[in-house]
Order: sequence, then structure tokens, then C-alpha cells
Amino acid sequence: MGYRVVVAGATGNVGREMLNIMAEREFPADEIAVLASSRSAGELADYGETGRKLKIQNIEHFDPTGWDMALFAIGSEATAIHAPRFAAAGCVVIDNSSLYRMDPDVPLVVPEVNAEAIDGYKAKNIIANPNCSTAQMVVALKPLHDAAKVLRVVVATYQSVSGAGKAGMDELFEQSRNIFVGDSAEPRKFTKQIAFNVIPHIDSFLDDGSTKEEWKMVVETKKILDPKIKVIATCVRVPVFVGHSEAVYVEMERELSAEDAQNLLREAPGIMLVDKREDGGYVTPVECVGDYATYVSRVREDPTVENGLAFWCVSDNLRKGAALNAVQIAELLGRRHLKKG
Ligand code: 11C
Repeated sequence: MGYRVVVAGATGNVGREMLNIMAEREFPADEIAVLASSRSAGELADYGETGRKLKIQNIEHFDPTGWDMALFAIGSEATAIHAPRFAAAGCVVIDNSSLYRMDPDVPLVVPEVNAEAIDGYKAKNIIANPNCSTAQMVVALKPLHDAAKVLRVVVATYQSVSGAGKAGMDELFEQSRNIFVGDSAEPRKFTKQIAFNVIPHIDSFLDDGSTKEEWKMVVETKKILDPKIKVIATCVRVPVFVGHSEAVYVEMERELSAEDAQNLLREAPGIMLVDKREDGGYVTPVECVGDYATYVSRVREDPTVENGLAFWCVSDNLRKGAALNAVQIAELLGRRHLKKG
């Protein structure tokens, strides 16, 4: 017997990828309900490339009683309305929004890093999925932390426009075309021109001068990996459609050579090490699109600090950064707790 699974937000970038990944991984679902707002109710969603079409239902009218789990990709506002309703009905919510991530009664899970944290889900029947830029970084930090204890991380991100949804992707496409033909390129979704430019600003500004995206990387890394790790991030939007990149600088308690770090990363779950130290011997975002892995390249010692390492890390932000991690959580929940599939 398989699960009765809900996917909410099926018309967005992440919801679509959830369905694609469930189909690719042959998720043990006996029944799948696909939900969205009233605007999309009645439309059809593809179940990956299986040819199967699923009719979209209005989330407002959906009764979650009797459903095992719900993967949510509907944003914080709608999550605040619907997650408590689903959870109270016994349907475990796996939420991609930022709403519950720092709630002490909600586990924040990256299965390769802190699978056991999922056991706390019963307090609220909700499990949180981290921010995309955090997810890929903690997957790469985990083997280094286990071997040599990471103390401090300095990271600069290069985040694709798909992190800002379809509107972000449309803006990059239209601006690029407009600039090419000599038309104006007024920003709408972003605060400045994104085509042929980079913008050091993602999410809202906080009092200390950092942005909320940067704050998420700090607090989520602590919750998932180790509360003692210090993180400082600069999050930057770049004119790439899909795939977030990160330049990561790590200080550790013990020395770890670049070669030892490469060997650890090569064996670590969820990571593909591509580090040839030659022209093209590293991964760029366009090459990671559609993949599951977090790619690590350019591993080297940092001689400017004690026990320092530097590396480059790239992943599909809609997959490991969102939909894949949510489906992995659903698989883990099934294996460890619901035991139906
Ligand atoms: C971005 N990381 O690239 C964001 C998108 O907290 O889940 C995801 C925001 C979040 O804009």
C-alpha cells in the first residue's frame, strides 16, 4: 500500500518540480491530489513525463482528512492559512516556505545532513524545507564539519532569477531581449536592472544592514548543522535562469588538506565533486539544471586563516534547493515513521 499525497502550489516553479521529481523517483503514492488557488482550479498538471495528467483542485475547498502528507509550495501567506488546517487533520505538511523554519517545534531537515531531526515532526505535524541557498551549502559543509569541525563560514552567493519565481525569469528574459533591440529595461520584480548586471540584494533589508536571505543562511545553517557555526553571507542575484552558485570560505577547528577534503566530498551523500584544476574542470549553473546533486569544485586551502578551506558549490535551486529536498523529506518520513510504501 502506498501513500495518499497532496502537492499544493502545483502551478509554480517549485510545485511543478515536485511532481516531476515524484514521477522520476517513482514515489510510492496510491493517490495524488494537486492543489492551487481558485484561479487554476480545473486546469491539468503533468505528472512528470509519465503522460499522466492530474486535475488541479482549489485548495480552499480541499478536505485533507485521510491524506498522509502534503508537500506545500504556496508561499508563507497561504501556508499560514492552510498548514495548521492540514496538520490538524493528520496530514503531515512538508513546507517549502520560510514560515515555520525557525519554529522550535518544527524540524528543518536536509536528509543528507540531519535526517534524525525529522523525528520531532509530531509536535506540530509540520516539517520545514530550508531556503535553497542554505540547503546546498549545508550538504557541502556536512562532511567537512564531521571531519574537522567547521567554526566559521564566509559565503558569497550568485543566485539565479528562478529563486524569485516565474516573474523573475520573465524579467530576465524580457530585459535581455529589450536591451538587445535598444528598448528600455525598467525593473519590475527586481530593484535594479538584472539583465547584464548583478544585484547585491535578495529579500528585505534588516536593521543590521544584512538582508533576510543572508539572515536565513545564518540561522538555518545553525539549526540544521550546528548552532555554534558562525556564518556571514552576501547574497547576490545574477542573470542566470536556474542554478544557484556559492563561493564558500570555511575555518575549521582542525587542519584538513584540500586533498583530504576532496576525498571526503567525493564520498559524501548528495555531492558530486568535479574538481580537475584545469580549464573547464569545474561546474557552472547551466550544467547542474535538472540534476539532483550539489556540485563542488575549486577546493583549495585558504592560507590567510588557520585551518581554512575555500570551495565553489553549485546546485539546481528548484531541485535540491526546494522540490527535491521536499520529496526526500517525504521519502524519509515514509521510511522512518509512516511505513506504508
Ligand atoms: C531566492 N532563495 O533565490 C530565494 C528563494 O525562503 O524559500 C526562496 C526563498 C525561501 O530568491
